Amino acid sequence: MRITVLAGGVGAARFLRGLRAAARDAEITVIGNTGDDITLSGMRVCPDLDTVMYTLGGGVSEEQGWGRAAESFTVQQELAAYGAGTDWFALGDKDFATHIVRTRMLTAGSPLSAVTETLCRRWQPGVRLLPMSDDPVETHVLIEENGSRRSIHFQEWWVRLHAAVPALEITPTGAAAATPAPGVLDAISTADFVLFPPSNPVVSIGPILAVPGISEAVRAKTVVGISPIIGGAPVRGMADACLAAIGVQTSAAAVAAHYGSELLDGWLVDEQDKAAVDDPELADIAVRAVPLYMRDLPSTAEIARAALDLAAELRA
Ligand code: FO1
Repeated sequence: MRITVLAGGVGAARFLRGLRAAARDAEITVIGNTGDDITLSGMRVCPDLDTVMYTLGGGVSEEQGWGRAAESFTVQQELAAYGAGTDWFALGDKDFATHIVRTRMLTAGSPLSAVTETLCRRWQPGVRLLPMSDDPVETHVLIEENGSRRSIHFQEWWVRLHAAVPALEITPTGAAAATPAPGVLDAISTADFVLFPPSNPVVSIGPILAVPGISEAVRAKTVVGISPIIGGAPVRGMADACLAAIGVQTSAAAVAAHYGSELLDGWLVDEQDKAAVDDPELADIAVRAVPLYMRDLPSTAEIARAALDLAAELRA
């Protein structure tokens, strides 16, 4: 069985661990969001690719969900001593090795897809991890501060400002001019079905769908999504701040309606949101209510199994 997953963020990485456990003999391809990518101290950092790679490769900091376990920050402290570095974005010593290898390969002309393949050789995530594009895409956020508007990098908004300043616009800059990375369209077209994990629909799934060709390819497939919103709130992260920026309510039903039935065939909501099953706005989407909290591996595998069952039902 071939499954392709559009992924970004900690929720997606955790879901993938459950999917891998629930579908041991499946070929899983992950199309990772690169809109979160940022260059700091001359290093190219790819948070959503690294989060999948570290989580599935067994190196992630479990309490954070991103970055490496048992980290130290000597390099960052030394950078700060020079008045260099970025104090609001924690880059650990082990994590720096990933960014050094990646930046060296990019500088030598390797595309991001080749870099990701090389890094994954060490981590063996058990899935094929593809960046959505080899072209540069960076999500920027338009904010207004002291009466003037300015556009800042998503990471500055997310990490330094904790998304506390309203986002007037969120734009995956570069997406419109980007092309899908090698293997991306093929992974979608040859998949038995496509899954949208519990990722942030605006800044994680949105930029992937904004790369020309990808949403058209996804529309042609059976797609099952898992709601990142439970009981009117994001399970983690600040998707509510992102949804507000695009005028979408923070609810499981509103996110499904945002994706639309053109894209989404099935949608899993938590039992708290079972009203969405009969929501007339979702009449063309098969909505199922199941326990959606990913408490541990077994419960996450159960959610993945429910998604696989719904996809099989819809494909038939
Ligand atoms: N998130 C934070 O809230 N604070 C950080 O200092 C931080 C550093 C960081 C470094 C590397 C990396 O791969 C991810 C990092 N993240 C941090 C998480 C990151 O902002 C988010 O994971 C995604 O970009 C949004 O899903």
